[in-house]
Amino acid sequence: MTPTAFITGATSGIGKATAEIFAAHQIRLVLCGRRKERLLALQEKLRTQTEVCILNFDVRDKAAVFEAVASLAEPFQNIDILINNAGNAHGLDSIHKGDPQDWDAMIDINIKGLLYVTKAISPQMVAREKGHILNIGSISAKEVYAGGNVYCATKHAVDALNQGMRMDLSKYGIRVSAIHPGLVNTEFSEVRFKGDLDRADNVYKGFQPLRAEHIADLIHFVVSRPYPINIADVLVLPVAQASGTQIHRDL
Ligand code: NDP
Ligand code: 8X3
Repeated sequence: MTPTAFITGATSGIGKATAEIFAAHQIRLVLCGRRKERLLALQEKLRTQTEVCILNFDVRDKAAVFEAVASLAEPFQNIDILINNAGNAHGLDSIHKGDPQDWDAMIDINIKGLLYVTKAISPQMVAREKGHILNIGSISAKEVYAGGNVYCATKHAVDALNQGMRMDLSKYGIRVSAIHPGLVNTEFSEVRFKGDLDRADNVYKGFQPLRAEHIADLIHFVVSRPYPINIADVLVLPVAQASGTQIHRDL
């Protein structure tokens, strides 16, 4: 039977690359994000390979999340694979200089948004005793770096939620996994530095960062293992990155 995957943050970076590799493996897709024109373009591109439905909502909007999931019609209703990917960093300031609006955004998107989507989808997985939830954490879920304070806290929360979800859901045959990437060259830094492209480019200078396709390939590997394998937790780094703070740059 064709599995159905629900991917949050499918309009760019890791989520978009995951949609592309899933489509190539004929996985039916529900693609989510705020930028509707991007969702439409991706749907148009992938519909020759698989069935694609788009849902245009902000994960911060609790009512919109539940409404969007409830609006799914056959054959998209039963979600087999949930990729909790939507997320971003906002700012890189010391705690005393941080902007509370940035903190709210990160907590609301990276933690509360992930929870709303999980709450909207997991009950039907429990009812069917079937499903896989894959949470995108970060090396920042395992380590903290200067200026990363709130972003790192949100990703530590994702790590905790990943473990908690697994404890709650494994008895129903549901797999729960996390992938924690190091530096991946996506729109992530552009968002973190609020459109300052020079500052964003500097993050990836002097070494080879990971690409979104590398993480997407790993996501596909994790969700395609045969039962009873559950790859619970993966830390994946570019070779030049030894830790959250140690990156070997050839500048
Ligand atoms: P991108 O900025 O390229 O993608 C972020 C995605 O999240 C976009 O599709 C965006 O869609 C979506 N998103 C952001 N805010 C919201 C929102 N409020 N509601 C709905 N969707 C939202 O970054 P990445 O692909 O790199 O990031 C994906 C995940 O990977 C994030 O959780 C990030 O923290 C994590 N990560 C990234 C790393 C990196 O170095 N790039 C490393 C480790 C982890 P739209 O704006 O259209 O809503
Ligand atoms: C994204 C990677 O190092 O910018 O989670 O936090 S990092």
